[in-house]
Amino acid sequence: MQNVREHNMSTPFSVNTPVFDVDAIRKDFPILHQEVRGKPLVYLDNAASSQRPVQVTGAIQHLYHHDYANIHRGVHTLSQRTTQAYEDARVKVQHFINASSEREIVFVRGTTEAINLVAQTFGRDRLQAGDEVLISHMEHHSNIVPWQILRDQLGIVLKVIPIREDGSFSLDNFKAQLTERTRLLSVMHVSNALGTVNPIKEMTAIAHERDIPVLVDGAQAVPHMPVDVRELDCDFYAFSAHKMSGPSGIGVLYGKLDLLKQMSPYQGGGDMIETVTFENTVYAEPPARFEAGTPNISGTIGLGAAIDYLQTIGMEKIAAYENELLTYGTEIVSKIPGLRIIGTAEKKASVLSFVVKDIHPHDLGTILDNEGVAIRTGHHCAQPVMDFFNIPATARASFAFYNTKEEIDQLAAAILKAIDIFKF
Ligand code: C6P
Repeated sequence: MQNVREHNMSTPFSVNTPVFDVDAIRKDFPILHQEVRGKPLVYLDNAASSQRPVQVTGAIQHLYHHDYANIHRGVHTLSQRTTQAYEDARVKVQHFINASSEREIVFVRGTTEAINLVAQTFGRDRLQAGDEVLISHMEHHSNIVPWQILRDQLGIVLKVIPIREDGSFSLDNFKAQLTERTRLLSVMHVSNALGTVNPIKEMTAIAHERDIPVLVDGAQAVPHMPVDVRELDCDFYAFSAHKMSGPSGIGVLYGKLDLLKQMSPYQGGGDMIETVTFENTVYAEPPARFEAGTPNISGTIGLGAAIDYLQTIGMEKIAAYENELLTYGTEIVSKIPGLRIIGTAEKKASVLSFVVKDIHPHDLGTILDNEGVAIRTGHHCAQPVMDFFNIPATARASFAFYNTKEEIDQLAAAILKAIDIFKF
């Protein structure tokens, strides 16, 4: 079978040259080659979850067919092989996001669990009543609700940085919210509802001038652009494998090692301890301290394979190609009468959210599905963003590196068909 690796060996990939061969890339994704409701599938729901290449499913199958055993527990060969593969995946993540050490990489269920972990360990350890946690108006519910839970537990104050009309982040608004009681900034890198790319490096620099630690929700950034946590200088960074062609139920919390070392455990159980007696337990050092119980072994190894795959293509090339798709998609759908794009910030990544006059997004989603086009409709787990724009929901097309301009044409044609059905 032809795959990305073979392509990369002869000539480096380059956008706008035949070498970034999206047709060849698509061959690695069997799921894309099917008809839905009698039409060729156009999968544009990548922000919800992207699809996996055979290299990832193959790595998981290989594990179960040849090596599988529990990790960190056995002296036998299978356990050692699987432990090695699991820890190799940690090193792959480390290099992928340029962390200083593999000990800064904690495997969790996903972005949601990573943020809850920080709230319930770092947050509970350090915050007291009256302390302020700062988030932005564009956050996903997973970066709102964990802080509300902490607010109910500790009496902290949750403050919200207002966004601009175009859905962009304002550094001035951010600075205006900083007070003597600000103890943590927790913000998203890329908005799932709007596509806005936020100025994380600048925000982190401003926060650190006041010794305020920074947590970044990178769920929609890591799949679409190179991310360097040392360059961003954030203290924590969270992301999910299933949005970057890896398995579901596995994700990463990056944390600076000196902070992780100071944090209490999240859950108690096997593998997170040095010694246990009925009187006392000595916890393991990070990252084991935060990985209680048998982890998602196959998911972690699948994540490692997804990273290999993405790196073979190259994150810069993925970012450039997806940017081309977004620019093309924006141009095409902007011409559709009655369609309004929600989120028009200058810097955006891979997300095209829109409403079409008089058609509820759910109706639009159903008509598009009849045309084989998969998009997400709804509030995208970002209800405050919908409130900001005074709308109940949007239709959202979200792109991955295996999408094509032809698919965007199919999206536009399907929207026009919906408009025709509603006849306005
Ligand atoms: N957004 C979307 O359709 P989990 O579910 O833990 O893997 O990721 C949560 C999450 C956190 N932050 C951002 C910015 C996200 O986009 C998501 C997941 C999906 O937009 C499902 S709601």
